[in-house]
Amino acid sequence: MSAPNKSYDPVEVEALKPEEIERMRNEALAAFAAAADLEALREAKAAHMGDRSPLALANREIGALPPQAKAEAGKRVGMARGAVNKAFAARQAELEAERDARVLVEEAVDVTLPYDRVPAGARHPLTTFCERVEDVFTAMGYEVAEGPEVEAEWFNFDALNFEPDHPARAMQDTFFVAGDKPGRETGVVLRTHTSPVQVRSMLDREPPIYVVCPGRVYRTDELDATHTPVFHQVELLAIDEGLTMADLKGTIEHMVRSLFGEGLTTRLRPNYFPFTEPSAELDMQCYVCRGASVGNPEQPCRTCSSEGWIELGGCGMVNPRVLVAAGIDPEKYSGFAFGFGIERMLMFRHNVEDMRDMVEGDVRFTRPFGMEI
Ligand code: FA5
Repeated sequence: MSAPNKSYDPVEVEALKPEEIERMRNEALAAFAAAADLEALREAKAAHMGDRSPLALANREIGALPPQAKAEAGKRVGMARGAVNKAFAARQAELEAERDARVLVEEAVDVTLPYDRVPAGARHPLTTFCERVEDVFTAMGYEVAEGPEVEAEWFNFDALNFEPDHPARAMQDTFFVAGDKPGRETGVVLRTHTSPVQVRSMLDREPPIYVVCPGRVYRTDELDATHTPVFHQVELLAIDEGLTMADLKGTIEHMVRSLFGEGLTTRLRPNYFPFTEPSAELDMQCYVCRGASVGNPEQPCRTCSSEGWIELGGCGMVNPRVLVAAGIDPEKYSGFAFGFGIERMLMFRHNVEDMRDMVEGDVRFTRPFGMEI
């Protein structure tokens, strides 16, 4: 076996000469500094730190050196590679920071810019709720009937058995469009309720008649938390042989259960309407406390003010005089009618405290009701 090459001089290996190592190191550092972006830096890394880079090739030469020369050459190459690694990491951090800053600027969203999408509108809860009520009745075989909002005084009052001097006809209750002598059957009014659609439906159809009549009505009421001069009612009319108050109560109870929940009951309180006889106010059991709040201060109910009942609207058996006015034989047919206000119903259904929110058209009120169609 031959002896180690004691006379071997590492300086003789071109790639390991100090000035050569220095040059490789400086070239790498210059390439990193010149890399304008992370992609260029990646290429510079492959060229100056990869397996075929000058420093990596020089490193391989060390293995062939005699032991005493290895340490010095190894230290030289190691220091150069360390410096190159450090320079690379520093430049990489610099370029990454630059990129992040640029992305922040380029992809920034200016929240003050004008909104460029057309917002999808929602239908007003008054409309969608009216439609729900219609659905309950059409499912029972009722037909939807409509009438004009500008109505003949005859349909709005006379045919419904309002006396010529009934206070409801007075200017302070009714908007007169034409005819300034209320009570002469010749005037034209903005209808004050949906009941004139009862008469129109009876004139248009032969019994049996089952109609549900939603619509806008007008009264000279001031706009306040519980009144509006323009509001909505839904009228119900059934004309058939042998109908009684029991049919009326059963029908409304079905509506209440469909809209507010199973098991709820209703009650009738005597009242007066010229067009129904007997007449009643119809209350439904409070759907929130179901009566549990009555006389129970521990458990107050906001919806029914702890009364256990909520007033729904007016109802009764159609007055035979109205049947006659509409050409229907009261000996053969009887009927029931029911009318209620949609705004008031929506108020207690959704705990709306002020009716003005409902009628002023602010989308912030309608939006929470969602896109019900
Ligand atoms: C009537 O209008 C009768 N036509 C109802 C009727 C129909 C009775 C069929 C018998 C048979 P009333 O005036 O009580 O009744 O009004 C009915 C409902 O309209 C009230 O219960 C209330 O919910 C609503 N209402 C009345 N005035 C206003 C108003 N200014 N703003 C909002 N809702 C109102």
